[in-house]
Amino acid sequence: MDRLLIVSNRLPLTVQERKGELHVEPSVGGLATGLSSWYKSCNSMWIGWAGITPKKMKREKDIMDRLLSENCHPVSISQQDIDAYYNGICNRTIWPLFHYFPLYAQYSEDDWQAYRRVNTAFANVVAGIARPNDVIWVHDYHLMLLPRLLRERLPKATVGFFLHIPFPSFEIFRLLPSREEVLEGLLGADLVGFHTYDYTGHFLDSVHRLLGYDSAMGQVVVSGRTLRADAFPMGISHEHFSGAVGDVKTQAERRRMRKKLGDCRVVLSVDRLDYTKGIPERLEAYSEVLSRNPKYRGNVIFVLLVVPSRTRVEHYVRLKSQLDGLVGEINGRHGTIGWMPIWYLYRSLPFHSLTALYSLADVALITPLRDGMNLVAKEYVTTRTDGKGVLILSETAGAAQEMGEAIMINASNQEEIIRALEQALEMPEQEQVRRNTIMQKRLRRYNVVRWADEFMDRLAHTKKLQRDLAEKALTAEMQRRLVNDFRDSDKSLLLLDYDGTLVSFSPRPEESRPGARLKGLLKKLAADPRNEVVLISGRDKRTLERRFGSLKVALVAEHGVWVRKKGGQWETIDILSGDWKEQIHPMLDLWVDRTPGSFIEEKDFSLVWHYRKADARLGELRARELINSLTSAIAGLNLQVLEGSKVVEVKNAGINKGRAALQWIAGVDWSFIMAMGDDTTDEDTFRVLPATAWSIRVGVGASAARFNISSPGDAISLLTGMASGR
Ligand code: GDG
Repeated sequence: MDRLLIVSNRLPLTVQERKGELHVEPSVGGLATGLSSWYKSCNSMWIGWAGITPKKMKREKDIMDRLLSENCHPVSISQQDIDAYYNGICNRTIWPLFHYFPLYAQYSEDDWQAYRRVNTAFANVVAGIARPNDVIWVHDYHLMLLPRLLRERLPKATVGFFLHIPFPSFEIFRLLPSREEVLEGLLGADLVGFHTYDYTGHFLDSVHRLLGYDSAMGQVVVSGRTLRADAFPMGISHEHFSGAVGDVKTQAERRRMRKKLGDCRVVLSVDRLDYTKGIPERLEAYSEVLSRNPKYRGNVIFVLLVVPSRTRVEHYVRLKSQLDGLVGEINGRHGTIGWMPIWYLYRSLPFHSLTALYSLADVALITPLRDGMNLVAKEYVTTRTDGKGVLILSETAGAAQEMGEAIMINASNQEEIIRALEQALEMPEQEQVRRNTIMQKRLRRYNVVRWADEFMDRLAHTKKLQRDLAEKALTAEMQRRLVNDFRDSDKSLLLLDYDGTLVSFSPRPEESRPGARLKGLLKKLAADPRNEVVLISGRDKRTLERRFGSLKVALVAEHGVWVRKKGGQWETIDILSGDWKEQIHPMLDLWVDRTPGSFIEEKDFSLVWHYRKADARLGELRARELINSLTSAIAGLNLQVLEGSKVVEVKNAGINKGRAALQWIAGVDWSFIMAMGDDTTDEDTFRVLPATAWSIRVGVGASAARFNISSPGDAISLLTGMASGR
């Protein structure tokens, strides 16, 4: 890797104007804090907005020099565009929608144009800086169009994207007016990362439903390029927080705070001011705990640290006054002359004050209604190096998936928060240490550097996969050689699969009919006495007969159950029985009932469950369940379960396309053999071919075939080239 270019809305350094003077300060936020030391260590550059307008920046050359000396490259954005892009689309549209607050989401076409403009400005800056071997890592919801814009400018670039907020379920995402553009934007990346598998699944589901791209094991093929979506839960800088406890400044701050707090126990929460964080709900629960438990009055204090944020967006302004009122009311209701139940800090604290608070807090009450990850939960547990303290965490924070030892709550259920607070305040120290030790071990191992390294490894791996597939690609040069070999041959065997190879898939199998061009092509190839054309399919024999019976081709139906040699009759290669179908059919019926859109196809000696039309995720899940159930159901029945492209098929054991293909291959001296196929059932054909044969897999994926082409369209072009001019 040459260099790493990190691209995010904000740089890790922010330029702020105070009393007419510009100052450079570290940006607050998980990404900036977590990656600031890592990115310096790996020859990288950070590209982003510096927080002020280009005009002001130009005035102060030394500010620009300072940023560049820290490897920060600012992107110029006009004030007007910042308002429309940042306060508009980012914070009024995407943020509420992706956090499941659709009623808060507003959309304006003008703002969307600004979002496009800003993403384009970023693309131009990055494209101007990037060198051929650089790795570009784009971050977050502000820049979701950027991967595609970069792909257009730098087709070969290595581009990763990470989303720090949740990716919502399809039912929510579909509400976004420019949803297709967002998905296409993200698919420009080679690797799209999320905090959790749920978010990854939601993304792939939307890609399937809105753009029609299937995925397998997180891989999607877009215009012949394979990309991946995967989960990478972000960690924190472990040493930064665990080391802070011994820091002199933190210790002094801790002593100062302890003096003010007296013997009171501390419940702490730390958030940006945001309606997604569930702050009013948690205050009300705390108030109720005080009402129900007089013993806590006077000896528990809730330190509520709220960092000002998005003060120009109306929902934030409203929330601020709601909080002010609520804190006043609770303090008024429960407080006494010497005791205030809530310490309300509405500002950002310096790092040593934050870590002093973490190390003091007996309970961290982290109850977002939705949160991509929530690093505060991880920071708190890491900072409590003595192992004490209790974390209460809502299950709708991404962090919940890795912090199962916390007290887990549903943030919308006040009673659960109340009970969790009571449990936390009563938890024996031994139990606190037991829970925290497990989480601390995990947080130490999976820290922010590991997160970044794993993302980079996976990105490199995806690029390697693309290269491997490209190496197998049937290039124009190889195609010429294939066609020449074929033309020189006086005894050629063509083994051709049908669905997915010569025609694209349709939702219903009966709709995939061969067009006049394909039929003409097969007719021409088959009419030449030097050729033997075998259509080797999973289809039933009646369908093959109807579609190709008039041509001089050989037919193999049901993956080799039936064979019809050129000019001959249908024959089975074994004595087969279909009696077992009575037993298996009811099982498949059950799966049809449980999976809307799926259906059963019955062939002479096999039963097929099709799920191409079903919801993609449900289909995959049900297919796995069906395979498991079938595997035990067929024990002792001499049957096999085959998995094809969106189908699960049960048939007699020992039958496969490879075995059928051997009937042509064995004992004949062919001077040219070609086989084409697209799914796992065709792999059996590829495996029985001699090493010199032209084996071609249609579509991307691991295969025993020597070559790869993208689509049925390419297969037809190849056959056309072979058929012409011989
Ligand atoms: C996005 C996602 C995801 C907070 N108050 C102070 C302060 N902080 C620091 C904390 C922590 C960070 O801000 C907030 O953590 P979040 O996890 O909420 O991160 P964000 O960057 O705001 O949000 C979120 C995250 O990205 C990472 O992917 O977890 O779900 O919304 O690091 O320590 N720092 C200082 N003073 C404060 O008063 N110094």
